[in-house]
Amino acid sequence: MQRALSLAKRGLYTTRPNPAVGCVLVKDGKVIGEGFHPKAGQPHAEVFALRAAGDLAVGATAYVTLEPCSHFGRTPPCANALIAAQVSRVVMATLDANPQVAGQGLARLEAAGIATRVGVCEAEARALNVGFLQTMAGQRPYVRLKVAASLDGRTAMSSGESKWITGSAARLDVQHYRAMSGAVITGIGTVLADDPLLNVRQVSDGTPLETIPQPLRVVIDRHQRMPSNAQILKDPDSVLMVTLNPEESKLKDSAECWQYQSLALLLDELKQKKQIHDVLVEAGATLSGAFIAAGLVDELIVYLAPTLLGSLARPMFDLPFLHMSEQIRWQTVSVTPVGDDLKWVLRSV
Ligand code: AOF
Ligand code: ZN
Repeated sequence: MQRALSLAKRGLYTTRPNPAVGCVLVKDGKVIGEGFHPKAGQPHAEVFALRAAGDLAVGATAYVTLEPCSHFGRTPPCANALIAAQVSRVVMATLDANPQVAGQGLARLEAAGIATRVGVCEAEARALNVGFLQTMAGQRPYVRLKVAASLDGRTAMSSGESKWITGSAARLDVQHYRAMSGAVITGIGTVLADDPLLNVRQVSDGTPLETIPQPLRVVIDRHQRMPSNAQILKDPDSVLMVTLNPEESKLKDSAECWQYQSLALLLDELKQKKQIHDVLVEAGATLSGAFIAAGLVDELIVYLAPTLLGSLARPMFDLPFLHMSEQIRWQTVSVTPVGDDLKWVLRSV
């Protein structure tokens, strides 16, 4: 299953809206076929592994990081393919939350007399597709909020100047989160201050850049302050403007424009209209604070640089609390050195 998980990771940036899945076929202690799902519309992991194994698949054990599917989607059901290939056992890391599958793949394998086991390396497998599993289970997209701050928790000088607080290793690490997100959300304040591209330019796992779909870059710009020469508009096809009055937007002929109602409704719409499961928020203190105050952030990714920007600099989040009772506590997932900086990953409690 560990091997199947590392195969699955090869599709982490390219399969959305599908999950990243890996499969290994084993017979007599030997790997006889393996595969991963590379892209929606292409065959699933099991199909690649079965093709590689050919007739050897008879009597083999399949290790799959997700329950084999039971439905006709863009491709036919993997449960049927495993049954037809006469594997004798299927070990899966976790069940699929897609309501079209959700236990039915498992049931079909069992009905065909195939031995099954669910829950091997389950936590790792669920972490790999956390957004997919959460939205398929009926919830909002999984929201990661990234912030790069100084040791004293500051993210920009009062002028807005912020280049650079963290080092190049930390900035490369952010590319990984962009690459696995269907959307990157920012605010107009960040666009005006930094003129960012918010795209994927480099990943460190060897996935060819041209195979990675760019995330939808979402700019919340309620009062239409977006300058027409902003860098982000150089590729307007992957830009979504969110504004109070989309009808009046000067950009409505070049970029998609939606009406802003609330952050929660924006996330709902990204899920419904764009099949987005993973969202990365890269914004300043106002929008980041608003996402947190609304309880919409599932994971915080904080890069802390060993530098002091001082007490006049901007805070990470605008959260004007007065009382200890208002504090918002998080749970540490990991703390890792990245270059000279520290990466602190936290989950909401
Ligand atoms: C598997 N193995 O490798 C993957 C699965 O439209 P389709 O045919 O590509 O189906 C997409 C759905 O299939 C997706 O929502 C999820 O439920 C499942 N993904 N299942 O057996 C795989 N990627
Ligand atoms: Zn399948």
